[in-house]
Amino acid sequence: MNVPSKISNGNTSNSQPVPEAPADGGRMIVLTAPLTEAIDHAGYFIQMAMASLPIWMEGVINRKYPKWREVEHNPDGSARYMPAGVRLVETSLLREYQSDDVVACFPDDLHKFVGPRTRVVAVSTHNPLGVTFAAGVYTSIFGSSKMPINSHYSRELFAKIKANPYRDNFKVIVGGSGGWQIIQTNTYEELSVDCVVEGRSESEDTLELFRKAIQGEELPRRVDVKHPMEREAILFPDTRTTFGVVEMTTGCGRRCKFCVPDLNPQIDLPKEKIMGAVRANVRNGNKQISLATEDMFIWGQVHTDTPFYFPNREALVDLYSDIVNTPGVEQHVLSHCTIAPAVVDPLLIKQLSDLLLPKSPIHFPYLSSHPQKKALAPLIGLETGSLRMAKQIMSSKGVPFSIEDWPSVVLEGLRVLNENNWFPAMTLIVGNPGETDQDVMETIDLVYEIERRGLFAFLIPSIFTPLHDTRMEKEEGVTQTRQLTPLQWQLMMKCWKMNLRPGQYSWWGPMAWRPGSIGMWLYKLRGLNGPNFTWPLLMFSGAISEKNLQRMGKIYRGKPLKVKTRRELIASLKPKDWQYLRADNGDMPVEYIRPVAARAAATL
Ligand code: B12
Ligand code: SF4
Repeated sequence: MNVPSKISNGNTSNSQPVPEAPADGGRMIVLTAPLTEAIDHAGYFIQMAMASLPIWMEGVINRKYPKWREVEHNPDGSARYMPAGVRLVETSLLREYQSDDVVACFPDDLHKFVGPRTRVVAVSTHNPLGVTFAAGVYTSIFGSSKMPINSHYSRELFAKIKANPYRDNFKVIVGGSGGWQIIQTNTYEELSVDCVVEGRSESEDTLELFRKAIQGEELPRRVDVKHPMEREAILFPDTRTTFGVVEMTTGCGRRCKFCVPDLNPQIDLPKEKIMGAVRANVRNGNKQISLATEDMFIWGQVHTDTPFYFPNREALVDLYSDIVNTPGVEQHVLSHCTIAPAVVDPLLIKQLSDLLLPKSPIHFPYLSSHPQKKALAPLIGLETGSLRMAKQIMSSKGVPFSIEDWPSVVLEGLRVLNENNWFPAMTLIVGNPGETDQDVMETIDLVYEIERRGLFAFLIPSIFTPLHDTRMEKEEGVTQTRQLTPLQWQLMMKCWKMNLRPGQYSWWGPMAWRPGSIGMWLYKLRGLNGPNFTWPLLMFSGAISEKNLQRMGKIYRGKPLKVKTRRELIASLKPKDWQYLRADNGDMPVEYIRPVAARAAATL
């Protein structure tokens, strides 16, 4: 494509050595993402750790994964893999531009593709400034409240773009689930960003924005683009994505007030397109696949005659079976789901385990009953054990069960999951707006009940973050770790203490937390996190037993909960929902079985 002519200003005042201009003048549109969001070896956990550990702890990552910076390239120097977001932008643009005009590359290779011909550098980012939940809080606990590793590398990427000698010739457009962080912190100038796009790249509005940028027109600071409403309008890349991420659904439907993805329309994507993207990943050298979803269990049950919260067992088993049996797929990792479906259909969980465990790269030697100690670890929201809070912020989280039964749904769901070697990572929100000590105590009760029953989930507490555009956007909870109450600290540290029970996984946790915790507290954390942190930290370190701390009045050790069994939960459903239950799971209400049996007898 012919680019409107423009002369590079060369910007030679920059003290950095000016890289040689690409021989072909560069690509018109260059796509990239922070290195720490693009790497795809070592599994999900490395990226999650880099979102949470402060930059001064980078050595821990370097020691564990000395080769984490080594990425793979295509013969032309472009990136062999990129986050799914980048790939979607690329696919969207290729509807209008030639492949010679568009390239996706790693940050270190920008100088090979950004030249006098470049008109747009587009960045896709997940979490550039680390201001989202579970990121800020951990860097803060580790002694620095600002710079998670991922944020450091994101800033490094923006600095590279800012210092590029052709910077005056091109516009910088940012998109992805973390774009809002730039809007909210107003860091456009600092990061040298012209425009942040909120929404999907498939949108005609996004293409229009790129057209404007290529013509050299001024761009608005922020553009909100429409989400496609039809499943056919969602594109699938024909290239390799980081971690083999392939989209499975958009939206969710449970309507939690704090949630961003739920604002998108509830769509389950066509199987043939999912499979096409799986095969494209394999073709391009990927051995791992992960389906991106907010709740895998809604797939196959969106806009059918059955409510979406009664999973479509056959459809799910068929989809996952085809994925793991695709030649070349050696590993499969689950992303997000909800817990109520495990109570609704335990046999589905069993059937999925039989299919997925052999290809899971996750091993929990002390927990798993699988012969090779394999496990599945999806991310599930627990959020709170307080009924008052749950009703307020997530009244449909447990449907078809009443939110009044939330603790029972969590415990029963976790029992079913654990029995089938699913050990989920469960998020908890600490410091919800209006959260009282009573609310925190109820969450602590639930956490102790998990422990008492010998159940396991990797509990990830994070401080409430009012996410952009959600129905809680304007609300304020706790904004700094110093504001956390002793009970809130205790909840956080109890979760981590349980996560690090001897021998359980998390390579960086025990190393970073247990032995060093008291030393770190003396050195830095006392000042940063305030006095409310002291006793919970001592509880965490094990220096004083929980019994003694309780006797001293320093901690609250949760009280036993009276919870419903699966049979009681099923019996509590509305009679109109009984028709959607699967009898092979047992526990069917007698009132339902009798008439069905009578009808069956009558036909004999
Ligand atoms: C897979 C996934 C992961 C994986 C892999 C991420 C990766 N690098 O590929 C792992 C497990 C590592 C991960 C980690 C984290 N994640 Co994550 N993750 C997801 C998930 C499930 C799918 C992401 C995805 O690839 N979607 C598919 C692609 C196509 O969507 P997309 O990136 O949004 O791209 C679309 C648009 O945004 C837009 N777009 C994207 N880029 C650009 C660029 C331009 C220029 C334009 C115009 C448009 C555009 O177009 C695309 C569609 O056409 C989402 C939930 C979701 N459904 O999106 C959460 C999600 C994005 N993650 C989230 C979070 C919080 C995290 C962590 C911070 C969690 C933590 N504390 O550890 C870390 C951060 C990691 C990091 N490196 O910093 C949140 C983000 C919340 C927010 N809005 O800030 C989400 C929304 C989950 C949630 N329910 O809240 N994550
Ligand atoms: S269940 Fe999860 S994805 Fe669904 S609305 Fe609630 S927080 Fe969002």
